[in-house]
Amino acid sequence: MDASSLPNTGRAAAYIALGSNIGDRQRQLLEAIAELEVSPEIAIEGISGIYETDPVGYTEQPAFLNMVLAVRTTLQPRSLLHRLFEIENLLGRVRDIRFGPRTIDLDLLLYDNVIMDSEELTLPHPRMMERSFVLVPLQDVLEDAHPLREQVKAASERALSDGKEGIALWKTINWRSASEPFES
Ligand code: PH2
Ligand code: MG
Ligand code: MG
Repeated sequence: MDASSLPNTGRAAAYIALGSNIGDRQRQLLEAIAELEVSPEIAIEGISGIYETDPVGYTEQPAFLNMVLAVRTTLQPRSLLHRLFEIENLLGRVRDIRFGPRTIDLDLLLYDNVIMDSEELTLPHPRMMERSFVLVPLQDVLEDAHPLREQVKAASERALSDGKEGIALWKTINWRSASEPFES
């Protein structure tokens, strides 16, 4: 049975940030989406626009493409995180410089209203509220009733309007099924 045919009960709403700044950035994002789509315990519910963003933190590196996915999952937070690591490895991610260039980065931002702080995983993601490259795409897919809705909306509007954050919509992806994404 695939996750999209499971009833909503027992399924958590999670948000995943994707980033890439080396190689064929768009292809790597789409491959990561396709891998998530074929995971039986994960159903993709929303795909943000793809944004091109100036690097933050370690600035001597190429521009990123960033996006955010809304998913439903039957996996517990740690299992979902491990699935994200598996996909990063599958797509050839090599961990080198912290905050440095990467073929693909998959970060778990939010998992229902879970608050946790373990060595492996902190929820909500500890840096998400200060990162426009996360907040702007998150604004595209965050559910209306979410407790962070107003905060995310305000921060993302600010980031897009002053233009200083170096974030621009790059492309929007239409999808029937992310296993066969097509461009608009
Ligand atoms: N990720 C980082 C560090 N800096 N900058 C942008 N623009 N986008 C990212 O995804 C990003 C970054 C570490 O994960
Ligand atoms: Mg990251
Ligand atoms: Mg990461």
